[in-house]
Amino acid sequence: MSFADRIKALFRKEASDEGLFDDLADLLVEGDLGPSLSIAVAEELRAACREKTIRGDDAIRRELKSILMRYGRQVDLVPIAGKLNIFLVLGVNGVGKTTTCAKLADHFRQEGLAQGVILAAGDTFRAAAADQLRIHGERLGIRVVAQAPGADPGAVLWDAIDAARSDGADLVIADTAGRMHTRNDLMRELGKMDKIISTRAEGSNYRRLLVVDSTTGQNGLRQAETFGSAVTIDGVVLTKQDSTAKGGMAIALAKEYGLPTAFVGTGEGYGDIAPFSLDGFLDGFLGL
Ligand SMILES: Nc1nc2c(ncn2[C@@H]2O[C@H](COP(=O)(O)OP(=O)(O)OP(=O)(O)O)[C@@H](O)[C@H]2O)c(=O)[nH]1
Ligand SMILES: [Mg+2]
Repeated sequence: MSFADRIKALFRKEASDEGLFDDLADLLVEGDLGPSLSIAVAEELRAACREKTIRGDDAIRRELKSILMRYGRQVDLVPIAGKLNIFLVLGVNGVGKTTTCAKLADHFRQEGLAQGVILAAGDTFRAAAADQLRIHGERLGIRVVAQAPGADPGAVLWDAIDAARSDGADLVIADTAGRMHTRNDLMRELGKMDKIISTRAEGSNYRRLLVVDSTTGQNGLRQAETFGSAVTIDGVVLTKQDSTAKGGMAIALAKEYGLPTAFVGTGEGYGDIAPFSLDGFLDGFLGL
């Protein structure tokens, strides 16, 4: 049963029952909102229903949506015309970074938001990583800038920025190695790479995207906290939204760390990415 169906069933069954709001808190925890936010939201809804005498399951779900709208955040992350744009794609192992780089390159080109795109193989840690990006580049007809495995990722980024300037490309999308948020040395290395890009790309629109796998639940919050303490995160990409029946992570990330969600990944194909709409997301989440 989808999360929306469970929410619907909950309100339909017990619309007059006081236990409803406790059950709602439990359900929101399962939906990945995190315990403290789930309890707070359920209490707010309880108070709102009493004060405004809201009745009927549709009206209650709409009230719940308006509460969640206040906690969630979205951001429009698009290349700025006339500037060099650098999007650095970060996250722990296996969340979908490399796929997201290719999807974003294709998306921005299709939407006419980038004139020339370069993919930078900033994952120099895994031997096959640059090849994986090259394959995407070949399929999409997009230039990939890479160096030998083991190279300094900062140097790859430096090269890619130079290549963009000489090709007249206006967007560099940079893949990075999946790093454990629990490894201090890897997180320090990330801070170093970030400084190199900031220096080299002065005057450009430099954005850092954190990729979070929607199916990992509350672990995603810890990832956001650690990455956010190493670099400034401009937006989240929530991947694998197609593989989860919950997906409230976007709300929890906004509430806990002020992180806005920029994109949602919904499959393995290039077209399976879309800008995040909080309003549209909540309609799906709550079955409105
Ligand atoms: N269902 C689904 N699968 C996805 C999505 N995004 C990525 N994947 C799959 O997740 C797997 C890992 O994707 P990668 O892009 O290689 O992940 P990564 O973060 O680059 O992995 P590392 O480089 O090993 O850290 C692949 O099989 C992708 O096809 C998504 O939105 N939905
Ligand atoms: Mg990768």
